[in-house]
Amino acid sequence: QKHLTTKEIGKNIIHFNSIDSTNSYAKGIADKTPSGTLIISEEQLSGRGRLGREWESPKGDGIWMTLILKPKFPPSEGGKLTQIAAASVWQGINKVLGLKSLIKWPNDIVINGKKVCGILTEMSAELNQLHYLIVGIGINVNNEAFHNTIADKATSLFLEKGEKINRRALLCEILNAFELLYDSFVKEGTLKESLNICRNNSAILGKEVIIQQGANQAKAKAVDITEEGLLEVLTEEGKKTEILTGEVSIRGE
Ligand code: BT5
Repeated sequence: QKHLTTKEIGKNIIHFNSIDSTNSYAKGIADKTPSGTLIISEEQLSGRGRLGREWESPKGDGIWMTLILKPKFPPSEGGKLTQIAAASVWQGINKVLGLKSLIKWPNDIVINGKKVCGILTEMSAELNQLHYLIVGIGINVNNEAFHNTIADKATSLFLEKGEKINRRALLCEILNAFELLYDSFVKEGTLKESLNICRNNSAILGKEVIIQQGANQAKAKAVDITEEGLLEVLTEEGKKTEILTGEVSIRGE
């Protein structure tokens, strides 16, 4: 079994049997907690997705966790942590479990078109100073089924692999990978290695997609993920633009 080999990430772990949301809890303690602290819970009673959406987090089935980070960079860089997190989860799933997952920009990991992981990065900043970042990661590991509302679009590592997965070993792999990618980002200021993974294993690059931002919908072709972690698309009018965030679905699927 793999062990945790990190210096900072996950060296301080706070483990719950049950909690409302690891992201919400992390926010409450981040100011007085060292960078790299991991909050993890067996279940979340009100796990959160983006824009106030719900994240189904049943007991014992998943990895429901949040990392508290305090890097010394401007708040504008914060969103890049989602790409780093996606790249590290991808490594854990593909390299260790041998499953073929793809990264669906900006914050999903999918297997056979179904969502197996979602990431929610939040931050606290004032003027141009970052207080802390919290990176919430939800991975469906041993779930045998999902509620009706998401049954057709969610999957778990167990359902895809056909055998129960050791959550601890997978967690260690993901944290080890995260620290390497995060360190190189902090030292070099570029997302290079994470972007390589996100680009080479993308569920959407090269495809016709529909981008939903609020009430607006636009058809486009996903072209690249930029050095800033944004999605570059070619619009139907033939114009290249960069997308900061949004819902992306693949046209015709
Ligand atoms: C996300 O939001 O994908 C971010 C999810 C982050 C969850 C982690 S768990 C630890 C930490 N603590 C928290 O409270 N949150 C973080 P979004 O892209 O908005 O997707 C949310 C949508 O995914 C929902 O509206 C459902 O349609 C679907 N969904 C809900 N639960 C799911 C699950 N377990 N697996 C797959 N899809 C799910």
